[in-house]
Amino acid sequence: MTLTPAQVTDLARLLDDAALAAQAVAQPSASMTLGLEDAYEVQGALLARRHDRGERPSGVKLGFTSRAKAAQMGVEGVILGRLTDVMAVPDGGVLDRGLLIHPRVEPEVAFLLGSDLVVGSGPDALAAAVTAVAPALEVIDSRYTDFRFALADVVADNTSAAAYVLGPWQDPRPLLDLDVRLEVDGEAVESGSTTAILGDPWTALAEAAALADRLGLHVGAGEVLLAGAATAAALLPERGVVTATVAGLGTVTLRIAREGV
Ligand code: OOG
Ligand code: MG
Repeated sequence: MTLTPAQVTDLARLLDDAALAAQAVAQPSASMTLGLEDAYEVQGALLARRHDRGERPSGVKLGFTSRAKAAQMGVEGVILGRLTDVMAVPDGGVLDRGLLIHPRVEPEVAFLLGSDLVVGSGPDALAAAVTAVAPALEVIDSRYTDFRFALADVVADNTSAAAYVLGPWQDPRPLLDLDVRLEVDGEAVESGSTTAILGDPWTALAEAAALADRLGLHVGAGEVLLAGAATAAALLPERGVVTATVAGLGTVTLRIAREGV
């Protein structure tokens, strides 16, 4: 750790306020040394503020599990962010674009946990913790100017997490090489394959377990794991309907509107 507790608190407040006001701020690494350990400390303080406002933990997400995402953002390394109930939008529900800065959307795969993620318990035990899988959409909205950051900056900013939508839950099944398609108003904007996610999205369980263990984070029954985008992220439209379809798994839908306009 190189940050003082006061610096951690200040950065968490800066990022929290930026999200609440939908106003971008400068990335901390431009003006200070920010290590990954510091960044996860800030992320923890940021989530504590959200929990203090009544938000409840609903799961975790991985970032940069595909080459497409790492290349798009120019960073390397799988990272973990935290989800809360307030970020969840029901399938087919509406997201208010006016609450966000410069949002993007990603097609993902989600896992529902029936028991705790336990590190080192082996792939079979980790898979047994999963009770269902679903196609998912993640809306990311970096709180940094121009959506640019170093890896530690984006970790501090809770990996740009803003909202997520879960499609219909399905029984656990192999997820290798399923076609993934992201559409806006029926037009394809990104396409790829589930294999892009760590070679096999099921690998996300072990990655998340290891990261959660390192952070002392409990991820348990009823919580969700977002495995990371299968393709590069697309700009979220000002208005319209966004869908992600994972072949053999189903479709998930999000409507975008500007409330009051
Ligand atoms: C960070 C979040 C990355 C993913 O699925 O790879 C992520 C970002 O790109 O802003 O959620
Ligand atoms: Mg994502």
